[in-house]
Amino acid sequence: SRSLAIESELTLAIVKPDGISGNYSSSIMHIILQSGFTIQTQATLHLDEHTVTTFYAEHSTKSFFPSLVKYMTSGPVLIMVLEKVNAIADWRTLIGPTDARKAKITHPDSIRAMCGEDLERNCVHGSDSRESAAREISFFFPNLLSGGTTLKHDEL
Ligand code: RTP
Ligand code: MG
Repeated sequence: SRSLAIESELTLAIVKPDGISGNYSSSIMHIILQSGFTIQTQATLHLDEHTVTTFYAEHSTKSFFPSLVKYMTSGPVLIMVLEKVNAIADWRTLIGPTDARKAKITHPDSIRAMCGEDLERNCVHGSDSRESAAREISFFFPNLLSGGTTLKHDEL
């Protein structure tokens, strides 16, 4: 008979500048752990324009892009790699819809309903696919995915 491997997955979470300035970091981390994720690694960074432009490159032609860059560079962010079975989809479910104003009505228990304000200021980010998660994790933590082999080698 065939065996079914249930593998854990990694995703990238960010507490955006409004989440940090609103003092939501510890509440969000509590929800993360309470929901069965483990925090693999974390970093607090004040992103510059180039970093945000590269990170959100898929939105570079959109009308809201300049405003998004201004928002994301307005203060420090907390970047975390979360691990869990089905982490990517489950983190997206936990944060709720992009528009925090709508989230407060349709998904009142979501993180964006708790700490977001509107379509832009929505306090958290989550990778939206396996491809995005791999790209975003290696963007901020280049040693985590590919460099793991080097660490194992050093340990032998
Ligand atoms: P994220 O990438 O940050 O997890 O958010 P998302 O997938 O829910 O939404 P996405 O479409 O990827 O948009 C990225 C971020 O850009 C800002 N935004 N502003 N004013 C607008 O029309 C608008 N639309 C999006 C939000 O901060 C959104 O999270
Ligand atoms: Mg997105």
